[in-house]
Amino acid sequence: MNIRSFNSMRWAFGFVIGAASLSLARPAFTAELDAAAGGEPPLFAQGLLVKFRASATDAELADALQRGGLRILRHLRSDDTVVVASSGLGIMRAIEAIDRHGAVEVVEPNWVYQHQVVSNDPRYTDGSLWGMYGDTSPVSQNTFGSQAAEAWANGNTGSDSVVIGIIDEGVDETHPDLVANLWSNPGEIPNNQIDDDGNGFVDDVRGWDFFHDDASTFDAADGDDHGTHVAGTIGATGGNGAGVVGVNWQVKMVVAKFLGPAGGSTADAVDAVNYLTALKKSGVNLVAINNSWGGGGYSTLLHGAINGAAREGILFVCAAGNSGRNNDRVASYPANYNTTQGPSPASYDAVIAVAALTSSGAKASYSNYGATTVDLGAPGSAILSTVPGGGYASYSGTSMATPHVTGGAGLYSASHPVATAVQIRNALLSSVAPTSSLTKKTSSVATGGRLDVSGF
Ligand SMILES: [Ca+2]
Ligand SMILES: [Ca+2]
Ligand SMILES: [Ca+2]
Ligand SMILES: [Ca+2]
Repeated sequence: MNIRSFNSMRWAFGFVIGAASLSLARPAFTAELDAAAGGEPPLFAQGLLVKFRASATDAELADALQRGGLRILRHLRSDDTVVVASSGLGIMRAIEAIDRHGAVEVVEPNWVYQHQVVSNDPRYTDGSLWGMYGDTSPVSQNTFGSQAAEAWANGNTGSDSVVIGIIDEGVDETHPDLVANLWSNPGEIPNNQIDDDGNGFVDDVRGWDFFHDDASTFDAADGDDHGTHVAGTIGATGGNGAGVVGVNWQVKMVVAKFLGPAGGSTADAVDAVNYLTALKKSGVNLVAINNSWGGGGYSTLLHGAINGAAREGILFVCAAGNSGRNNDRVASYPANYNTTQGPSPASYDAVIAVAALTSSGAKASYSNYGATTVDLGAPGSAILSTVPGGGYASYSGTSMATPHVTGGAGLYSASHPVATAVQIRNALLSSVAPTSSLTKKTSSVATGGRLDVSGF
């Protein structure tokens, strides 16, 4: 089956295509799966993802669709052989029906993910950027901070030539502490309804919104506060006499929005990863992707997409999760993916999983951990950062710890411009400070380690 015949096939059968916006947030389409037994948090999925074999005939394809009771809703933007489908059989029965079908390469739930924030402290706590402090940093100190302020004092405040990807909600591009540090696609003329750089995305100036499938990477109606907060920790503008500062005073952040108000799906996550990987292939100096989200089960297709990013030299920094669990026992995705395994693996593990610390060095009670599957801790509780409308707010979660580490990857790349992904990963994990609350809870050193970028 090639793409052309598949397309003609789907038209011949009258399938509904291009209904992405209709496929989301429909209660009847979203099913709670019982895959997580034993009191674990429930897993949710929005239909199925099906990847058809390139060799499948039209007759085999029709048979698979019939046996699975499948109704194709749309194709992935990044892979036309993968479809999002609903099934009258229900998700798990449909998977059983076609799992071994000759036309089907992969069939899996289209998992629903949530961001990994746990609380929203409405108090405006100006100046409480403990996550940026070090034990000898100027003005303010906190031993358990990322020590970024010590790197700044040594002359490294980041670089405009370093690009960081954010897969999350949207990011408020009008925020005065962010606008200077958001990526702008040099090959794309804004708002002319033309895909000037020919990458398949019309007017993708700041990135792309895979949730709505449009070019606006901030939607006030969706909130988009979580993504805006994450961006501020990676790279709110430093030295502008206003608001907060990120780990990087200057950097370029590209937005791949896939979380909507009710979460995001595997389908959109795969497209987001593949979009950023394609940017790297086209020459953008994309060093790392921040992933402050999770909640679904294992996905072969997402694992393959992350492996593709890893092969292009992109680190994939992930929140460990907020259910207080041991990820060595119950996997939390995407944090538990390992890019030396799965489809077309890379030669190194690009995934870095991050636990959250409080300002007194305790492992946050909500933070997942794992002596082999979680790499390091970072400041995660009571983190002040940017929110839409030009404001600031304090949030807590492994969502907030993760961008400290992603920001650290950017900071290291700024001072080591030719460093490979493996070298940046090693720098992050070999420089950690031993932390008693993380003993046997993270893998980075025997005693458990927390982020320390003071030497970057
Ligand atoms: Ca484009
Ligand atoms: Ca354009
Ligand atoms: Ca949008
Ligand atoms: Ca600022």
